[in-house]
Amino acid sequence: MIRSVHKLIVAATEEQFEALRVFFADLGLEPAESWDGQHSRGAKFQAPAAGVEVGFGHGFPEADLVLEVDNADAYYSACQSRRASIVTPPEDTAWGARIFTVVLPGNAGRVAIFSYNEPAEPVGTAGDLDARGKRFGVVVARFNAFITERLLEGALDALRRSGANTGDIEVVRVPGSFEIPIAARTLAETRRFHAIVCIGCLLRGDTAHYDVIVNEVTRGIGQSSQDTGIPHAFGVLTCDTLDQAIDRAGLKMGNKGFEAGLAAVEMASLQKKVRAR
Ligand code: DLZ
Repeated sequence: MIRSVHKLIVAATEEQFEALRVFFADLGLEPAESWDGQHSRGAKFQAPAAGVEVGFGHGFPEADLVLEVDNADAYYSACQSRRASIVTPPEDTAWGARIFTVVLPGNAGRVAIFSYNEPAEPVGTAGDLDARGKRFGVVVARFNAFITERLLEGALDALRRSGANTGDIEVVRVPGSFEIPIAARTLAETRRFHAIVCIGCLLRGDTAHYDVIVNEVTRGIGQSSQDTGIPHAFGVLTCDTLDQAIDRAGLKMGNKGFEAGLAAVEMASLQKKVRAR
């Protein structure tokens, strides 16, 4: 199974490597895998969609790489202000787009940047439930495992049904819900995950200072999400009784783990779409 398609540009010098890296980062491509080895360095960037285009006939840009953006003129201004070497300024094409070409740092090739001309209308964006190619961290509290293992099953089901690969899901277990925020933050800070799913079960009857713990766990998960910028889905049940928790872990009230899994997929997708804009 093919996992990705990417254009390889090998820089002649460290300076050019750095200039190319900054160029693509500045364009707004999402940083992906990078490495710094004994014999080589590398930095990958990714876009919401990538692939191979085969063409025939006239009207194609003369470029080694083609980027479709939402507004070519805005990207042109950005390239100008960064003193990129422009080959052709923006022009309208016969195929309903606006396009310009720019030289890559160190003369490493040409990039054509275009956007389709669309009627002006308000931009409405929503995430979708496509988890293909995305990575998820799942933090599960062992306390009340009878409930949390069912929530976990629900969350994994949601991720896999949305297209996530099993190998792209990392499950981390912690003693109780109180420990979820720190584990979630540790995972998020690795920047390896597009979203984190937090799963626990706090029962009022069994838990001293229940309200304090609930507040702390909720605040900690929210804070980790905001501080790291990685979406965290809240799959922590806060119930008065065990019966209520059972209802929410796969019985009358559905499976809140499944819902949290879907929320993680949607938020990961939304974030990618908004950034792409
Ligand atoms: C100690 C405790 C109690 C009494 N109740 C719960 C609970 O209902 N749900 C839960 O996830 N964890 C509980 N814990 C464990 C704490 O979250 C925490 O793991 C321990 O206090 C150790 O820090």
